[in-house]
Amino acid sequence: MSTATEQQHLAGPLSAAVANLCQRLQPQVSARTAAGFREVLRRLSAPLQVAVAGRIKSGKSTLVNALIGRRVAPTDVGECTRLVTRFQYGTVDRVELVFFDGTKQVLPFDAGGMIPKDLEVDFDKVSHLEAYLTNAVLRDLTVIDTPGLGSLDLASVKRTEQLLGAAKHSAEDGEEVEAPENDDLDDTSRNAVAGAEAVLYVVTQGVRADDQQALAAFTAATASREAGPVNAIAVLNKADTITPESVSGSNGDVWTAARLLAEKQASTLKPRVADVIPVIGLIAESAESGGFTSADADALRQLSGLDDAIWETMLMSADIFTTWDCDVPTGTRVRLLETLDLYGIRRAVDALRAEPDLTAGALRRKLLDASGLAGVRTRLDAVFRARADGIKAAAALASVTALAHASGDPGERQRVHDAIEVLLAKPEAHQLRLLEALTLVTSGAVNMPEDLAEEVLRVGSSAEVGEQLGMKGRPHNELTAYALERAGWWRSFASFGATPAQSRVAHVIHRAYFLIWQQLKAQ
Ligand SMILES: Nc1nc2c(ncn2[C@@H]2O[C@H](COP(=O)(O)OP(=O)(O)O)[C@@H](O)[C@H]2O)c(=O)[nH]1
Ligand SMILES: [Mg+2]
Repeated sequence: MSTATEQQHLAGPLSAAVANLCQRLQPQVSARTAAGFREVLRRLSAPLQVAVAGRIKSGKSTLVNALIGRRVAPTDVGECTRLVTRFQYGTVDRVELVFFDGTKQVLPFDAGGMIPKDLEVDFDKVSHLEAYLTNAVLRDLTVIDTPGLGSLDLASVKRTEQLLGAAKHSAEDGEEVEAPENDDLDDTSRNAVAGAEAVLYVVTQGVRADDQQALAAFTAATASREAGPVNAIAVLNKADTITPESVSGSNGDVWTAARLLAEKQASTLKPRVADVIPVIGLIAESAESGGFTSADADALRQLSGLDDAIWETMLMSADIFTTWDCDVPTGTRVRLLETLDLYGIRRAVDALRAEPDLTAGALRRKLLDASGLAGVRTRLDAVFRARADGIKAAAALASVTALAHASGDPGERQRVHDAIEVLLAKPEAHQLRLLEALTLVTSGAVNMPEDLAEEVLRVGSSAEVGEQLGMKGRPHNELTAYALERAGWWRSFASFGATPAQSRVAHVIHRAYFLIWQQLKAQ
């Protein structure tokens, strides 16, 4: 049962409404379904669960470190890079190994404060890692690092797919549900409540066709909820490794090339993700996590004094950079490569040449700016944090529905169904209906002509009125008139032009425009 303190952790009114529904239904359902509802309630009062997914070596762990602001997730190779790790807020830094049998064991950090790369226990018995960190970023987001899809390592793929809810469950498989009170849950029900609520998808240059499949397979919270612009964003990582010459219109500039490429990928991945944002995870990690030191700054300062022709030659490749005869020790240069790679090194030296008195701290901030991390943070805030309430509530409702379906009791299913209908009919649940409509349309569950689907996407995936209307920056009276016109159009489409499924969506869009119009009129 939920207490007053638990209620305080709910993300907002929609989560509270779904939590209420679970509590009211609990006495009316089987013990097994009730256990599932308890798990749904627990998840509703936890921070939004964001999985970082993508191919192996796309830089997921590097980006996780950058976002948390601490080098804690092991990168590259090692056993622990093949495990799912959940980074959540805690009052004391601690890492726990969770075994398939439910037991846990504390795992000490290594000398550098990181999760060790390798384990001293039987790897095959480990389900996943739980990392509790004091970092403020984790207060309202739980970040889940995954080993990655598309690797040759089948076990890692399986662990990732399981977390994303894409895999069919079999009894021998491990669970993401860790609370002991779930012991009475069957596999289907566990699967319904496990998994992430939102996904940050990491791609690199050249999204492949099966990346889109992987994204399509992502289901938030239940097998019936697919990724869409409501709960998924993508980053184009390793922007520094893009050869601008390979992207027409880039004028030889890496960031212009990255932005153009990200736009192209956005149209490939649409409507699965809200956005594709270019970023250089490696530089972001080094600048944000203390990986970039004043010794590094000194070495870069020394390099900035080199003759131009020599410097350009050294930057031609990592090999030349490290083996060229030069006063900066080879070990230091290898380290610079590992922290910044050639592009970051070039940017840093350019900055030092322009401003020779730049302090190490100021240089670090310049590198952070060059990494594009701020753009990722802004989108995370706009897409995930600002809408955590709706995302969590929608995921919880999907879990509740799946639990009722799995019960096999038609009476129970009907009771749950009716309760959800009552909840959705309430005016204050409009936002939830809008998210649902958006998901139905973008996943193709409800077919819409392309222009209407675009419009649903626009209205549903922004919180800013100008953007919702597709009329950013236009005068107030134009916005008001347009909102009213579209409200009327969708109402008649709902009544006359649509299939029953389309009509349901159309009613929601009509209501959305009507509310926008009311809001504009009141201003
Ligand atoms: N040049 C460059 N290398 C990166 C970037 N992000 C990650 N890497 C490197 O890519 C390798 C794989 O990164 P990792 O985070 O372990 O990938 P994961 O398997 O997706 O978790 C590591 O050697 C990272 O240093 C980036 O933005 N630029
Ligand atoms: Mg990794």
